[in-house]
Amino acid sequence: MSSLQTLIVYSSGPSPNPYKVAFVLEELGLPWKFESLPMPDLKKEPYTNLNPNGRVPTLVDPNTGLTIWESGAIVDYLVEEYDKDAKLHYTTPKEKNLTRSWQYFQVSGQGPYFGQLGWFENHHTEKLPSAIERYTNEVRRVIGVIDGHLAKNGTDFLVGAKVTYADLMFIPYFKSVGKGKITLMAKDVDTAQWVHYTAWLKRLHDRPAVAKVAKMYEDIWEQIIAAKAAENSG
Ligand SMILES: N[C@@H](CCC(=O)N[C@@H](CS)C(=O)NCC(=O)O)C(=O)O
Repeated sequence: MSSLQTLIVYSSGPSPNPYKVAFVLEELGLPWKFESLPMPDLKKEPYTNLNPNGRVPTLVDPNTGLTIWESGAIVDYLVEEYDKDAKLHYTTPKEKNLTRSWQYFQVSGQGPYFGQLGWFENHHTEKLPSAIERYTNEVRRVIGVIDGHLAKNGTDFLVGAKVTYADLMFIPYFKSVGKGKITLMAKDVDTAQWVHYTAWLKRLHDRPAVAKVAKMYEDIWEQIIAAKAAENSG
């Protein structure tokens, strides 16, 4: 893979969605880097020429000349193009499609709800307790779905006994909730109560590639949280 040119992931500071792609790139041992843009630049040209939806991530792959947006589509592309040894996916029909179910659950059931909680807790101009309650309940529910499945499934990962891209895609938003030091939302939710979920997240973090990207994510969030604390105290 060393002859490959560096793949570019457009991101915006600590935004979670680009990190889903980063975990997959790092696990596949591909050369990659973030190109971080300020939020206001996402909704205008030249970025919207890459991604008409004006959000991150977008992947630019100079090796194939392709530009792809939407994290799920990017991950599908990376797996199809670069995971020739099936490190992060299954080729058997049952497992292949089950992995896809978890992937779709992540992009439609975790990401948007956790993202809305982040918005209502940290950015919305009014404090709306009912909105915060609704999305906090979704955080609990989604974690419960994962925890219950892992308990019932009895294997180490979401599908069978090996890690897949679907496991990796859940990491950034799960790192952003609960009582951990880099969270800004659902801080009252004690995620330790979901033991299968907690063990699964730890198992993922024990992987060197995951640990490396997780550290990048933690470092950037720690800086932001420290700056916010300094702003509030000053
Ligand atoms: N469905 C999209 C969601 C992407 C998304 O919401 N990204 C956020 C950052 S995590 C973003 O770009 N927000 C900027 C905005 O809302 O203007 C995906 O999975 O790629």
